[in-house]
Amino acid sequence: MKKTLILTTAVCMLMSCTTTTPREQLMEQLSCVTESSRILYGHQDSYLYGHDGWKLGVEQSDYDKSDIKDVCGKHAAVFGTDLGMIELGVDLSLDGNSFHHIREAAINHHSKGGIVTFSWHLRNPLTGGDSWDVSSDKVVESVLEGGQKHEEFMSWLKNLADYFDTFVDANGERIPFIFRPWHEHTGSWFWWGEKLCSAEQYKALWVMTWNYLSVERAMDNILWAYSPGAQVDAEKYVERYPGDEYVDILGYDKYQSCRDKEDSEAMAKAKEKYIRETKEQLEVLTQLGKEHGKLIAITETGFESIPDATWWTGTLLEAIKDYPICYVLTWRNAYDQPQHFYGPYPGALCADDFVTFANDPKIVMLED
Ligand code: BMA
Repeated sequence: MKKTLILTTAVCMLMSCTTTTPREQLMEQLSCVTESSRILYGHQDSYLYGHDGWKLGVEQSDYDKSDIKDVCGKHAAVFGTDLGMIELGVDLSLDGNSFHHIREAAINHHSKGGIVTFSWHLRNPLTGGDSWDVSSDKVVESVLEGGQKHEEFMSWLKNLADYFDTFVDANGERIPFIFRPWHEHTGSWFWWGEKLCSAEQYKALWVMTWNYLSVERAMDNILWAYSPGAQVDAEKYVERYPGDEYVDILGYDKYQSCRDKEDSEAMAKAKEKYIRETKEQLEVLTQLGKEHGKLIAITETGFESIPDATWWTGTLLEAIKDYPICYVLTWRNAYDQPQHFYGPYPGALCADDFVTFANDPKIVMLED
């Protein structure tokens, strides 16, 4: 009896070793970060373009340049990018990135031990507008089973899945990534937002997406991140939560803002508010993470134009350092809008402070 038990256990261990899926490997990698009380730094579109106007595929041909590396000598550990427009089967994303470059940058980043995350600002299938077209509150309903746009929407999901199928490493193995669809749904600026659909419809949209990718297309390389907008209490946070089975990471998106960046008093207030509210939100997430057995993260954040020389250590690090988040991702450094940047670049006001942040023992960059 005992012998059988030992043998069974050994076989199970062997099986679980040999059958570890890419998503389980990524989960393990992220769990290790949390267990070591460290935080991965992430940046949106890092390899694809930068503040000074450089662009991959134009001035830049390898996957080793980023504003982040140009400032501190290391890349962000998490590479985020957006897949808006993939649903239409075109070559360029909504932010002008070639889907070929996105794939190559992601595979390259993964090969160096980095983590990849995708958001999806897809078009509005009912009106023909973009993600921000909230002129109709019937869009979610229209894509669900029985809705007039269901078939078309399923073909959009197919285009997304076909693209995901091409994310394989040199051995032909799928690379793992975090997928973060239907984000900021506690606000009402996207067609899947709070006022645009019921809680049941939102959950059905999530589950339909999950079923298609994870079951029908059998993608064993996706970790699913759920990320409402900020300043939501625990009750609100889970109001549209599709269920533990469909989610791996609990995140949220939050930005700092200030009505007058020249006004030092307003700036001080904005800083205090961001730190206080981030801590409050992370208290909620820490608790929910424990209850649901999920990893937690800040899936989007930043302060547009970073008009504060010590923002990285004085505000961001200060706000997050005491919480078990596995990563924090700051938004993109647009190549075509000089004020639209959320990461440092050479010569930026906050560049020196970013170097201190990137070298802080708490923060993990790609090369760490
Ligand atoms: C927004 C802005 C837009 C961009 C979108 C998707 O926050 O940065 O310019 O198109 O994200 O990446």
